[in-house]
Amino acid sequence: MPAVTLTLPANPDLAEIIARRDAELDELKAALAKSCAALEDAQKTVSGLQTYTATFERVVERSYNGVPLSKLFPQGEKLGWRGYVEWEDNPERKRVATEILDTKKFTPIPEFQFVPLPKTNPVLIGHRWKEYHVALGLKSIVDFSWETVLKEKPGMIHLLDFPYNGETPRSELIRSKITDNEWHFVRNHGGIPDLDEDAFELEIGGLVNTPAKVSMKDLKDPTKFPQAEVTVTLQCSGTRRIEQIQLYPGDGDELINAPWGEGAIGTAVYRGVPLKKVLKIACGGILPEAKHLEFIGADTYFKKNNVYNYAVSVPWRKVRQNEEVLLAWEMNGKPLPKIHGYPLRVVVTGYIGARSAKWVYKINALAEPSMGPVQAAEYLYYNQQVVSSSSAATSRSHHRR
Ligand SMILES: Nc1nc2c(c(=O)[nH]1)N[C@H]1C(S)=C(S)[C@@H](COP(=O)(O)O)O[C@H]1N2
Ligand SMILES: [Mo]
Repeated sequence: MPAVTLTLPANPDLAEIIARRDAELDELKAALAKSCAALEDAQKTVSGLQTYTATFERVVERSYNGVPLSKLFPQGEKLGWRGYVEWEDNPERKRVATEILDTKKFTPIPEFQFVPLPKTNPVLIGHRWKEYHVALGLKSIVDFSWETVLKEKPGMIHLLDFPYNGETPRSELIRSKITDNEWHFVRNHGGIPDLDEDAFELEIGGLVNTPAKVSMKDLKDPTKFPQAEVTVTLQCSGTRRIEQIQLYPGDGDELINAPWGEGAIGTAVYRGVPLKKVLKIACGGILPEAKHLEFIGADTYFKKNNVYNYAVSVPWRKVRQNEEVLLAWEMNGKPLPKIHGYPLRVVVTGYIGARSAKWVYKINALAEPSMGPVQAAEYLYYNQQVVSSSSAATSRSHHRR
């Protein structure tokens, strides 16, 4: 075969094209070199972050004195009860928790009282409370709480993301007499427990004739307990705190005081059983020396490095009014939302919201009001006339209800 010689037509632009390609090639090489350097930098950053994470994980201990935190502060003691740690029955557990918290430094609470509030939603971020939970290996509670907020309360004014405090926007507040579950305000002091109704039982003890355990199935059975439906306006004593803060900022309480406007108030129809009936039918009544009923909630409550379950009480003379103190599982015809106390909460008419304990799993009949800090130190009513400190009356000048 004869060799074929291809003769390209003379192209005056060819040299120029080749030169341009060469220049482009040089540019690409330079860009590649740059990318390689950037990649190297990124790899350094990643390995730096890995070291940081490792350090962080060492700082955020998973164990204490060799015992895993999940053993020290277990959430799985009762099957189907998540996000709940029993503190009140475990003084040793409380002591260890305090010991751990005492060794840590936490983010100070924001001094929002002294600066204009951010225009963000959530307005405030509860760094400190999240860190308390993380320090005890309870971060899953923080995560579950926010997931629940996004599911059950997406449109609220999120005053504080954790513990969750959500205010009803004014347009929803005035829409009708009853506020929809989705818009009813929320005031939490801790995380939201995740409890299965089928596994849930209410324990009643203290100064009763017969201590008892009642399942939700029995409690909801109208042939066993007479039901009542009550329309209740709950108001948190913090409502309109933003105005109070402007007059007197306070001197920095331990808990972040959510800057409530007028929306920490809401009305709903609750269905349940009067507590009086439950005490009578399940426990054969209370003993004569019982003067107060204490409610324990499944959430974890922090106060000055001490750990508790939420605890409050109301006097027997209130409970005796029958429908004024209700054990409720239904809100506006729907199952109680998780954020409002599912599967069971107390609803007390005519008292501050704080007495209406959510996620109530234990009731104790007591001779004195609850010693829980919410009852004994935080939500107090003072007489109109606060007498001078020299007066003998001062020591009992406040009353709890
Ligand atoms: N277990 C538990 N119950 C609780 C609280 C809480 O933090 N934990 N907050 C109380 C307070 S201060 C108020 S005002 C009401 C608010 O009820 P809501 O969130 O269903 O509106 O719940 C009360 N019951
Ligand atoms: Mo409250």
